[in-house]
Amino acid sequence: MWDKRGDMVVYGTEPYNAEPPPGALAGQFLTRLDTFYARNHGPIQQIDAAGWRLRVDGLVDRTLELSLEELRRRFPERKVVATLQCAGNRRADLQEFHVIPGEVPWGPGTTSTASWSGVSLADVLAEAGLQVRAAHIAFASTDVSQEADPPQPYGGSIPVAKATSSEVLLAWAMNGQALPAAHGAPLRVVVPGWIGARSVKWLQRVTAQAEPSDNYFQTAYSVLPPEADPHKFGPGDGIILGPVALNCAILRPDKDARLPAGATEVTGYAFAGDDRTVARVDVSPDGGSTWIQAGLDAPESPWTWQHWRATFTLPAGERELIARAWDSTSAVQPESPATVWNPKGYANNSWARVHVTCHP
Ligand code: MTE
Ligand code: MO
Repeated sequence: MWDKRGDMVVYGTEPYNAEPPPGALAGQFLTRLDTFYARNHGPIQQIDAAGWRLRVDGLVDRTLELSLEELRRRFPERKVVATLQCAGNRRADLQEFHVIPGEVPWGPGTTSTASWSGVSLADVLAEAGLQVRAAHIAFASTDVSQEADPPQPYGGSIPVAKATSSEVLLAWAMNGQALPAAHGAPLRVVVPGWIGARSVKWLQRVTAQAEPSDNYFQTAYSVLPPEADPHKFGPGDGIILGPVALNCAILRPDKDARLPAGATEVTGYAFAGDDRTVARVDVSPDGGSTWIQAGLDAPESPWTWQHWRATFTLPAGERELIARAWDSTSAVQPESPATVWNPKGYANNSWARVHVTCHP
């Protein structure tokens, strides 16, 4: 379905929500299109690119209506390699601690990396003449989600400071190929270092405004206090999610793997949000009694994940493998899902744990 690999973990087809098995991301810096996770709140849009126009309006000196061809002609093409991560990444571990009804039980696979090409949002906003009163840039799409009552169109916003930074793209290609429908063709936003929810797909409209977007999904993506009702929330009830929280995952071995005792390589990714990078990853072969530092890839830019690896000699028996990352501000991941549990199950960045059994 949607040209994805056969072993995708599919949680639903309408809307289509799927993540690759963790091992499929191991050792791959760029994620193949057939492996890249897909997160949708409504139907995947099939848009006729020829008739499509991007509208840029609000607190700008000139309202723009741009076809794809005009975007290509009037602005320099830019390329950014960036990791997208859903705020619901690793929710399943929060759900083990305490129930979160009605939300997709994502594993660590809603994290994927592509080389995106398109134009810089900053260039388009400059062309429109962004006014000083503009504090937020809102994005609107065409898909309508039945997850809310009444159904809600998808959208969101980011502050002007982020929107005018050179890394934010309006992208039409992914890994050198035309953007697939499932990933937002003909044009999507890519907000590197921020939760995937702000990278709006099937983009129709960019609006400069004084306030954040009043779209349902702008506030839906917030961390509510533990006692809050996950179905009743509004602006001010939670912490609105923006930059990604420092996180990591063990990609190999698999969860609950049975392995021969002896030398075992443990591998995974780590990702620090916004303009931070991952400085160190510690890995424990024994549930946290002892730790070693993993071999960590240098950051290609602040916008991408970094892969890491460590080799242990594991004796026979049951083991809990743990990984935790530190970032360039020396922040470290929290130890337990209990610390970060929240009613909608976002931003679980507690230590990564994989239980394995080694046989002699
Ligand atoms: N844009 C629209 N129009 N509709 C959506 O449902 N989902 C968002 C974001 N953009 C979404 C959207 C969320 S929650 C994420 S994590 C990313 O798209 C997922 O991007 P992908 O499906 O290309 O991996
Ligand atoms: Mo997401």
